[in-house]
Amino acid sequence: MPRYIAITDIHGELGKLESVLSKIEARHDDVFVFMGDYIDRGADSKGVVERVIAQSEKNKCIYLIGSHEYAYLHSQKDEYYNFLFWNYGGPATVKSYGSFENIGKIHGEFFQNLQYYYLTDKYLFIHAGIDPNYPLEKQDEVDMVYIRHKFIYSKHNLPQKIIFGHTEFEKPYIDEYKIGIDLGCGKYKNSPLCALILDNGKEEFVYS
Ligand SMILES: [Mn+2]
Repeated sequence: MPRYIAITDIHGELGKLESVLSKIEARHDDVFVFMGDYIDRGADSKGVVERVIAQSEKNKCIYLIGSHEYAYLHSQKDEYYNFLFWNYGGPATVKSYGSFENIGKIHGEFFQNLQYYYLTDKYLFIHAGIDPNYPLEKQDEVDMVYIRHKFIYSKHNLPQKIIFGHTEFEKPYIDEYKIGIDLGCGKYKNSPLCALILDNGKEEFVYS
């Protein structure tokens, strides 16, 4: 079984991404699962997207959608998401790409092809979580990228442990059913980016 390496909520912090990647001694069969929120807030959203794409030259990479990519993708057809994009870090993304239009010109295909979740025998990787009242195939796309307390403070019935980001914790959130690894990278200057290495039932955290 390969190792799975989960990284989420990078938020334009290329330096922290490079730092955490340099501390992981990646093997050729490791599978990287990037769980969304590549952009917004930090200074180099474009560089972060380029770097996660570059990792696919060495490893199998899965790219999930986060709430910030969801807001970006819906910003031109929906006023609410337009507000979210421009008020929750979007200007930093626009600055890094040079213009709003450039985001789509340069990485439109990447953003359009992001997946909502990645499922293995033991794990479900997803940006925010699931509504615990519904099976996986009935999940609402907005919940999968935005849900917080209803997911975090409930049990769920999936056989897989859920690996999630989106909601920040001071240290990784761990219970019997789930692990949250967003520690506020991009939002707080001193918050590290955290990678979770899942190696045959063992869980190891690596910090930028
Ligand atoms: Mn986030």
